[in-house]
Amino acid sequence: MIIANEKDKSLQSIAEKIVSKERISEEDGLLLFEKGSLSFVGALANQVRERMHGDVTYFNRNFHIEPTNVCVFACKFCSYSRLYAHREEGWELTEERMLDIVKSYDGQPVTEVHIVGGVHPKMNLHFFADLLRKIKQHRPDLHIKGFTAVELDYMFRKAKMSVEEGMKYLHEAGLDSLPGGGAEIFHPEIRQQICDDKVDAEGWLHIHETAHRLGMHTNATMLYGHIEKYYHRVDHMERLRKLQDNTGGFNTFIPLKFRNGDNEMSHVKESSVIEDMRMYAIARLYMDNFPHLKAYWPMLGRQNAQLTLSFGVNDIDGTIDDSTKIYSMAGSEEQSPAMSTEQLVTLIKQVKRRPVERGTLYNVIQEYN
Ligand code: V47
Ligand code: SF4
Repeated sequence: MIIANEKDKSLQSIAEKIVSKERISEEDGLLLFEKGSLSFVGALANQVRERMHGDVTYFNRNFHIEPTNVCVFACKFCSYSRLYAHREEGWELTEERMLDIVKSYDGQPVTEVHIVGGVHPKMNLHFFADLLRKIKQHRPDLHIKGFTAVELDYMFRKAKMSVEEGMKYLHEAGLDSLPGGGAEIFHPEIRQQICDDKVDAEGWLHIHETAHRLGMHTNATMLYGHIEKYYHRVDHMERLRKLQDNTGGFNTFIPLKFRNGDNEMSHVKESSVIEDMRMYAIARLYMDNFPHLKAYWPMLGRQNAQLTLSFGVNDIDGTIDDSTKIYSMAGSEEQSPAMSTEQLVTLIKQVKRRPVERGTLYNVIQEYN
């Protein structure tokens, strides 16, 4: 048994807490990062995962629309964006083009469109509200998960609307839920160094809290494995865990591995696979009030995503259909990320987990026994 094998008393007491479903503290979280071996945190995380979800591993059928990669911000880790002054090097999709993308999935059993992109100074709140209305007119059952808190913060401020007014407006236009992007690392010691001009931690959390209060669900990410220290990761997870205690509106936590291809942080070494698996495991142990932990396969690669299923992860996102460029431009091995449902099902079954196709809100669409 894990507890008996662990000689370190402090680690042993953390294991006891986890086995007895007691919450671990910030100090415990830090200790796990500093001292917890892969096998120790992995075995515990797998216990928690199996307690919560058994063998079930969720995926969905989705596609992305990336309206533009032109962005007013200049995050140092971003390989994808182009400044407005260089917009001829990037792309700006018209409303018509985006609706054509939606129509190209007519008759296909996708359940979700994920809309996310750069923060374009000329694509405003009304432009996006109109797009949402037209998508819903065309395909009312398609769940629209869209816009990071960074995009929303900029849109609302430009439209001179409060977060609550802006969120209600977009929700009424058809926005169903928010993705988890833009969170990066909340702690100002790091945020100021990697993305100092976009919405800060308090602003990000306020936007998600407002969405939750309006009955919308959202996700949360953390960009790890660059210049942050372990205590920054714990601080990030603690802020999210606190908000979740208050609202219960988060569905999924998604640790995002920093990729160093072609950006201003290319000199920073990427984390090892062992460190990635430890990150997922500790996230499962710490985020006790987040129902789901997701590994985003276009960024990790298929094999590593498969491995995470033994380290606390119970969701590997979706089919994606080669419709995102964020990670291929940052150096991921997945240059054209697309998997058929059969491929996703096989990937999950190969490691003896049970695939379940879900909707965005984890409603079961199909079980594969
Ligand atoms: O916020 C940008 C990240 C995020 C890099 O909610 C990078 O279901 C690694 O949030 N290396 C956007 N990461 C994507 C995102 C997301 C993806 C999939 C599912 C969901 C969901 C959300 O991508 C950004 C940033 O943290 N990112 N550049 C990079 N070089
Ligand atoms: Fe813009 Fe997002 Fe890239 Fe930052 S991460 S530069 S906000 S597209």
